[in-house]
Amino acid sequence: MTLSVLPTSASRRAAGSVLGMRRNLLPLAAATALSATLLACGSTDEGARECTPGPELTVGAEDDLKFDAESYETEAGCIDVTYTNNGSVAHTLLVRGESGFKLAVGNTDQGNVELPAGTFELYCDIAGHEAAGMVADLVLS
Ligand SMILES: [Cu+2]
Repeated sequence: MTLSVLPTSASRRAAGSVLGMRRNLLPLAAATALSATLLACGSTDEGARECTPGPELTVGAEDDLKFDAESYETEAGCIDVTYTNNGSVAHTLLVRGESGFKLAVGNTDQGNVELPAGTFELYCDIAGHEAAGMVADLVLS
């Protein structure tokens, strides 16, 4: 009795773990295919890494050294960012930890940045602006 039950439960467990491994391999395969596509495009120009824009994000800069919101939300992916100046003081827009992305205004600027889901920090890198409050959250789902 015991002998006939044991092999059955053992093989069920084995089948389950194989399915689990397949599931874990899928995102890796997708990521590999994606990086191969990016390499094929051959774009290495810093600050102009091209991706096909999906989600949109609009951020405004105010003269009192603030963005026009404390938190912004959009979807993860290749984000089409529009940066507009609601005043007359020059500002920049960066994503903390993303060295290849920087917008500057002037009046308006536009660029793409590819980001995964998570919470990021937007800031202006002009001297004194971040310390004065020019920092905001970017929440990507
Ligand atoms: Cu600024």
